[in-house]
Amino acid sequence: QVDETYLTLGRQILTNGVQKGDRTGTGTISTFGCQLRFDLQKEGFPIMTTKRVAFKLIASELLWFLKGDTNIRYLLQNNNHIWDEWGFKIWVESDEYTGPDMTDFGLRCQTDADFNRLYQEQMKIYQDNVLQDDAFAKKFGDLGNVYGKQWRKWQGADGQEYDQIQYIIDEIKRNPDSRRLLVSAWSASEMASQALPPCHYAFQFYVVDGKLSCMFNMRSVDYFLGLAFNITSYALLTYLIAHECGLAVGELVFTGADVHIYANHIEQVKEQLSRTPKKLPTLQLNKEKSSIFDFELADITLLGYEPHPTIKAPVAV
Ligand code: UFP
Repeated sequence: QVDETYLTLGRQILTNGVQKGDRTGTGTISTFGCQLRFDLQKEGFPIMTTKRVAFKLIASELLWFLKGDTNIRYLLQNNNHIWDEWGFKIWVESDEYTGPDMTDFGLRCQTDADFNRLYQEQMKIYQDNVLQDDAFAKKFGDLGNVYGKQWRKWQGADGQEYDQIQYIIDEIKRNPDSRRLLVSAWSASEMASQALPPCHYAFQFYVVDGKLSCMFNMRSVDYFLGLAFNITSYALLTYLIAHECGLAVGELVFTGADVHIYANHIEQVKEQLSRTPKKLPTLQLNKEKSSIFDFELADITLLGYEPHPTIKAPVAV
């Protein structure tokens, strides 16, 4: 079961992990190199039941990637705020920002209540502007070379754009034995212009006995907030690609490098470890639509998801 596999890893990090500093200044307990496997056919849809995970956010983010969109306006329109801080950072670090100093806002808003109020005000202004002002959205809402761009509009050295998702869909249909069913989001030449170089930087599909399996690779894994999301996101992607290619689902395999628990997530992890897993929900995709590029949020339904309550934790930015 997804909870048990995931929680076993959490226990291992708490027991064997080492204290390690990180870019955000939060501090982590970290381990290096890990693999988890989930049988999509036997187990039901993999989403945490020991805490509520916001499935709608996962689905709208994935649809955003699949559209090749990199502007957070689409996410804001869908009430999805998971990328807000990254766009906000572009704005407050620009010459056009004239509000109060927002240096290290991610860390300061957790420890300083007065600062947090100022931050919330500026964030609201930022969100309203992205939603209402086209020019502002173009300048400060676009995260640049993030997943949507890399997946659908990879910039080749020859100046052409490459649609990696269309390629693997076509290839799975015509040559399912291929060992090249791989999508890469990692681009050495573009790191400097990326708000966040890809965490889940590559994934690969595998077809056997009419079942589609997927392995996704991550260089850096926020165990509590990131991984719980990423597992469900790649499970949904596997279901979507299988749907379009007329295949059943097989296994989902996660491979992670620096897998860490942030110092300010430890109590939350312990709380989750104390909970008993519940029955997994099932996923329903709209059978009327064959192309996943036509999918909207309403075409994706999760049935019977009755998890333990949410456990809140601060995002390290
Ligand atoms: N992170 C995830 N999953 C994601 C994502 C980010 O775990 O899908 F976008 C976490 C990993 C890390 C931080 O804690 O975000 C990125 O920081 P860095 O670039 O320093 O690794």
